[in-house]
Amino acid sequence: MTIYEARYQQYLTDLETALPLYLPEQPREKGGLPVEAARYSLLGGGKRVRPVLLLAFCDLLGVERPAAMPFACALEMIHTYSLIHDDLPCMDDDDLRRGHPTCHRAYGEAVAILAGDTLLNRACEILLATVSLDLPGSLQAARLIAAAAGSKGMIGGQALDLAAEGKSIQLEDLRQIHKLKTGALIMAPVMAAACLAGASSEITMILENFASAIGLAFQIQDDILDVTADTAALGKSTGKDQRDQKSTYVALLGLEQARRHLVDSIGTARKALADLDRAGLRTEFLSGLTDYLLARTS
Ligand code: GRG
Repeated sequence: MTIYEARYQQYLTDLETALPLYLPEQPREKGGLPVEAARYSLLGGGKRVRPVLLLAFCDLLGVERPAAMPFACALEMIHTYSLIHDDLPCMDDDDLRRGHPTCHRAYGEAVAILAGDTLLNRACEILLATVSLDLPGSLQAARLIAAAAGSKGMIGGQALDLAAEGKSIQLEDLRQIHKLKTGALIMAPVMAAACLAGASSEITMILENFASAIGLAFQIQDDILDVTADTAALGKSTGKDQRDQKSTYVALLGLEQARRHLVDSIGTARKALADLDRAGLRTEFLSGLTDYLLARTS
């Protein structure tokens, strides 16, 4: 196991310990069925890329773990809610997520909608319980996460993505969809860490460059994996983009050009890491994470 892998594993262990504590069980007779369904989706796997990014940047910038963890868990809850709702028959209509039947397949549509709502509300509760004058930057970090998940971020991206189905769009439009739908929630953990750390404007700008580059790289790789990976390895159905006539990097440019754009984005991320190195920050783990985003198969 490389040092990078060991550290990712440690982040995962810390998150898998914290997440169930932030969403405790609630008996069914007390209205807890949506909580059960939310726990089914939240605790049933996933790469945890967004909370790992938050913890890693907080470690890099010297934010204490107790301050960082609630933000990390709230983000993963928001991400999981978006996956549950995205999988519904009225959106992507998917049967498989994180290697298991999707939430609505396991619990029915009505409960799955409530499970997503539960996760979003719980995330808000966690953020509101955490922000404090004693934790500088916490209000700004919470606001930034809420905005990233909202209509000018992920939800806006999802709306544009749904509207573009079956239509031919330009690469610039696709970039905008990716920037909002996927990029916003990949950038949020990095920028939230910067707020919590009270990072200088110079460092914040470098972080922004890094985060927007890996956000795009993450989505291009997702487009590529939809046509190259197999369902078992990915833990979700493949070939969906073509089925739904979605505009993706692969559909617009072909596989080879999509890979070229992926490599370009990773190059931009690496330049930002070199800038952080020059500023005296240790970026070995982030460099490993960047390489992983290029090579990931799930
Ligand atoms: C329904 C409001 C609403 C938003 C949905 C997340 C999303 C927006 C749609 C899911 C479909 C999709 C391809 C989104 C792009 C983001 C993405 C690659 C999600 C999957 O994230 P991973 O790979 O999943 O991090 P795990 O399971 O590892 O957490």
